[in-house]
Amino acid sequence: MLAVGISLSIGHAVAAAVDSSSSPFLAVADSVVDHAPAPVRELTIDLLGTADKPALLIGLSLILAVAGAVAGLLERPRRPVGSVILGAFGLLGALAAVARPGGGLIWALPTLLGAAVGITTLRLMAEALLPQAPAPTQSGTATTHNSPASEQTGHTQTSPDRRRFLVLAGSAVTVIAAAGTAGLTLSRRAADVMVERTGLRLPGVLARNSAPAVPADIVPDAPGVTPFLTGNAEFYRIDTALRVPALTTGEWRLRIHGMVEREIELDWDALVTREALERIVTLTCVSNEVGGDLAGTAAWTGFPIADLLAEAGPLPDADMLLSTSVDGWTAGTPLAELTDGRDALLAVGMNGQPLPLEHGYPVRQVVPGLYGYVSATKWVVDWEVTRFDHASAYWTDRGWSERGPIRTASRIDRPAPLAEVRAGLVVVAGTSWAQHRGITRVEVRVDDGAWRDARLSTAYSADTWRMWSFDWSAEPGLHTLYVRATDGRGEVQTQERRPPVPDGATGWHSRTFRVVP
Ligand SMILES: Nc1nc2c(c(=O)[nH]1)N[C@H]1C(S)=C(S)[C@@H](COP(=O)(O)O)O[C@H]1N2
Ligand SMILES: [Mo]
Repeated sequence: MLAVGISLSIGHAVAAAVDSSSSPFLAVADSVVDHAPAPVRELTIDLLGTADKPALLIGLSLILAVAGAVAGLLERPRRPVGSVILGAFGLLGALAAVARPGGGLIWALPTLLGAAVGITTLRLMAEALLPQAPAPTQSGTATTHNSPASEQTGHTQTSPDRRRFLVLAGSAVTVIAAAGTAGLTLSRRAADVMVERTGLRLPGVLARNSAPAVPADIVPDAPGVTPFLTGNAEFYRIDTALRVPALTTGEWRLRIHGMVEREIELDWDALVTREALERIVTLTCVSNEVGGDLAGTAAWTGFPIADLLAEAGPLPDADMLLSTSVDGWTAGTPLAELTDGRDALLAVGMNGQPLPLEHGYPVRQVVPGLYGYVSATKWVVDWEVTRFDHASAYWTDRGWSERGPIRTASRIDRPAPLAEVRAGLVVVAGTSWAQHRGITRVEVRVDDGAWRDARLSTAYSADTWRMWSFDWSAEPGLHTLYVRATDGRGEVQTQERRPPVPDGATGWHSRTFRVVP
């Protein structure tokens, strides 16, 4: 296990010099995320939620620890079987690193160096535990004198050299600590980017470009309702990144190319000297289950995507914008939706702050009406104007739908699940969304009674969720409440239960309460 530890810590330290994504441990974990079969992914997300990444890292550590233990046990009796096992893991790690987006042959170096040191450690330590051949002169002396002391000496000489083993183990621990510290210190980039973010000034927004004020009656007047604006710290986070990409504004570039009249490369200064807008938009994840909380609303500061595209001049037969993040994730967004006048933004600010690192610092996309997986690329660095029949993106390659318009959804937020409900007047409240179509009606049904209109709070815009409340005269017993919404096109939310795959869940949300007298 120490040999494995030494391989990983040295690999991680060397990776800090090559590229932190070439670290053996992270490269393997990243590949697992990208190549896990869809059912396995869904199961782990169901079971673990956003703890799926720590769980993956812990699981990998356990597998590696077991592999190290097995290699150690086998190396002594069946040399070099243990070394071969470590070598095989090293080779796998090296291949995973080379295959990462942005990776090259050099990305194998950290793993291979780490594995070489690990194998050497394993061999030396296993050797120390092999029975030592007695030295001829000393054993001769021992036989002649036949004293208890010399007998002991003879015994020590034919048994494993525990002292040497312990010295080697101690050195291994020291090396792991030193290489680990070096690796972490060298990979402090994320810390540096956080410092930059703290001092960053967002571009100013002229009064005529700022988001309309949020009316006071945007949420029902009842305790425990979902706030209209979601705080940055509370905003749901979904992405495939094990480590949040660390990109400074100085390093950031956006290359616009492909089926365009003119290629363009933008840097941070060229972007933020444009006229910025602020818009309030609700984002939703396609993986959201009926009643789930993978949705949030923020005020985004940014620049119209349509204007930037127009500068490059998309060719008439192009129909897709393939956007790529600095860590190689991609989304394919219909050009039609990006240029139809909706507030599709290349965003740099979230609720008046620079984007938090995990929400795409320094630059991301926000497109009203489309699920995040086809539109909301964080840490975006590349735009290729192309066609749906030429290109595909990260999640569409994994069985999700090519197009991702957001489906109408409604959620009962209060009373909370398992809350004790007292008979009498109970204010039920919730959230409904159908971004870019808007919500025009919400109805609630108690058990198998008739649908009744909920009280709609003021609508902010068609691009944001809408809050509602419903006065329920609750009678003692077990009751189930259902909710459904109607969108701006007059379409009533369907009862048909469908899972998130491949283009968003459908069905009515319901909650069952025990009402006490
Ligand atoms: N680079 C990158 N951008 C990404 C993703 C990702 O995995 N990588 N996930 C997308 C998905 S599926 C969603 S729902 C939104 C979520 O944005 P948020 O984490 O800021 O809420 O980001 C999108 N942008
Ligand atoms: Mo998503």
